Amino acid sequence: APSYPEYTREEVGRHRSPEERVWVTHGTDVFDVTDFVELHPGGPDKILLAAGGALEPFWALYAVHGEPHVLELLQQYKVGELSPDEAPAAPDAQDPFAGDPPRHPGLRVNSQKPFNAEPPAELLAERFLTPNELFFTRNHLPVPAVEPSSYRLRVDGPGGGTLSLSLAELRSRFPKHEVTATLQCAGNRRSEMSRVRPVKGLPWDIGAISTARWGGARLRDVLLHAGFPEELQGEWHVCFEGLDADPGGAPYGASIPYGRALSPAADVLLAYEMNGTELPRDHGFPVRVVVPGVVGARSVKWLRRVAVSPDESPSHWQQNDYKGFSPCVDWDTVDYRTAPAIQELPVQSAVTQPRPGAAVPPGELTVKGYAWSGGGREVVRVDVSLDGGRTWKVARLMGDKAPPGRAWAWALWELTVPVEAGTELEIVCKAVDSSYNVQPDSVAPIWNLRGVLSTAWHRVRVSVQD
Ligand code: HEM
Ligand SMILES: Nc1nc2c(c(=O)[nH]1)N[C@H]1C(S)=C(S)[C@@H](COP(=O)(O)O)O[C@H]1N2
Ligand SMILES: [Mo]
Repeated sequence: APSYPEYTREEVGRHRSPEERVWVTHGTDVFDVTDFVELHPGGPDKILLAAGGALEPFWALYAVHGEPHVLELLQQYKVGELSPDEAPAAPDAQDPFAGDPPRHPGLRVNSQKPFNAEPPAELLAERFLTPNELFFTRNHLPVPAVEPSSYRLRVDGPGGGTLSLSLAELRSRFPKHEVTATLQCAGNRRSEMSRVRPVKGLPWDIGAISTARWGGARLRDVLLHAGFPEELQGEWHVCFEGLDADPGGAPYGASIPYGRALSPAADVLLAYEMNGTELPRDHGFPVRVVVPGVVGARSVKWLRRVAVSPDESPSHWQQNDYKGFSPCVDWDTVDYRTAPAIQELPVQSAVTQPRPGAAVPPGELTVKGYAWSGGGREVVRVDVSLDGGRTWKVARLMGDKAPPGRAWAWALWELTVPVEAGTELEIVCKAVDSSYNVQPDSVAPIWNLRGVLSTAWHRVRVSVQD
């Protein structure tokens, strides 16, 4: 057998354009596919999305690649193998992010430190479950390094005692419960809001949303085990703390109302699995909260502590962030104390394909996208217009039927329409949820200084080629 040179993932990651050559990995093999890019039956753009990294998460979206002839073809381009004992990047004592995990270079990065990135928009709605490597990541701080054997989850009990659970105990003492749920950041689609007027925040496109099958213990079961009752009189909150802390030592934290935490129908999890594998480090290894139907900010990752309190979490991210305001509020007048924390999210949808500015061929055009609503409200309809909202068609919804009030996952949708050469299209989508909530038609009336809750009709301009 021929022997191949060894490369690190970092070296592979430097080959991302035809000028620098395009490298990809599959298993532990490295391929130079520069000469195949133009020959790819799925088009050159698609291969370039995976350039510099692993093919697997992308091929998970397109099953054709599972055929043996595809692997045979790939084999012709083999140039090397991944070093089995790749040294981690030289630790930099000055850089608190030096211990962050490696990421797929195909993600669209909004900030490197802390790491915030979204999957390429055109792939978002290709599959119901987002592959873990492509799931959007929203970190406020460096990723904690957790030794699973010494991990303990602390649950403050009602009588002043505390329950301390190892990972093995969390897995074995409580039934494993699985939920398919979409997580969406409050800042999803913020970049559309900043086009109206500048806002403070990461410039997310439409990809701060992803869907996974989560597995873990029900938060309800753990709280009951700790001695809490089914119901408490008055206002109570379940507060979460992460292992990630700011330089002043304050952990990332958030809270949800007690009733949601205890409700068997709310499906709140202490998750240790994501799409059938252990949680990846970026998504909260070894344990995170998953609060279905609620803004992503409450699904605290790297969970270290759960406590019940008459007050919401004192965390900055519960008190002074993730709240909505009127368009008339500016940084001089904003008062975070009086606005309620965002919990359940409003109805949302976006066109994932085609992308803005695309030149599409005449004939049949397939428009694809996602739609989702908070609070377990099912998406009952998605309307699509090709003429900026003058006329509408109803898209075909795909997805599993959820029990009433527990539609935690997005609906993917598509619509195929004839389009004429030489025309300009303004594709628009808007979703309706089971409460008949609808999206606002424009951004300006929902503009807010933090750029959250950006749910206006999504508009995508494309031209049909001659
Ligand atoms: C070097 C890497 C790749 C190789 C060797 C490869 C190879 C192929 C081959 C041989 C086909 C035709 C399969 C058939 O019809 O039998 C194909 C189709 C396709 N590939 Fe790839 N591919 C690669 C990377 C990718 C990536 C990264 C993506 C997505 C991000 C992608 C998306 C597609 C799509 C959308 C099709 C068309 C599927 C259809 O028409 O039904 N490919 N690819
Ligand atoms: N401990 C901790 N938990 C966290 C965060 C964080 O920075 N630290 N970010 C929150 C925010 S704002 C969102 S949108 C989700 C994102 O989850 P993901 O990175 O798995 O997509 O995690 C939430 N949980
Ligand atoms: Mo978020």
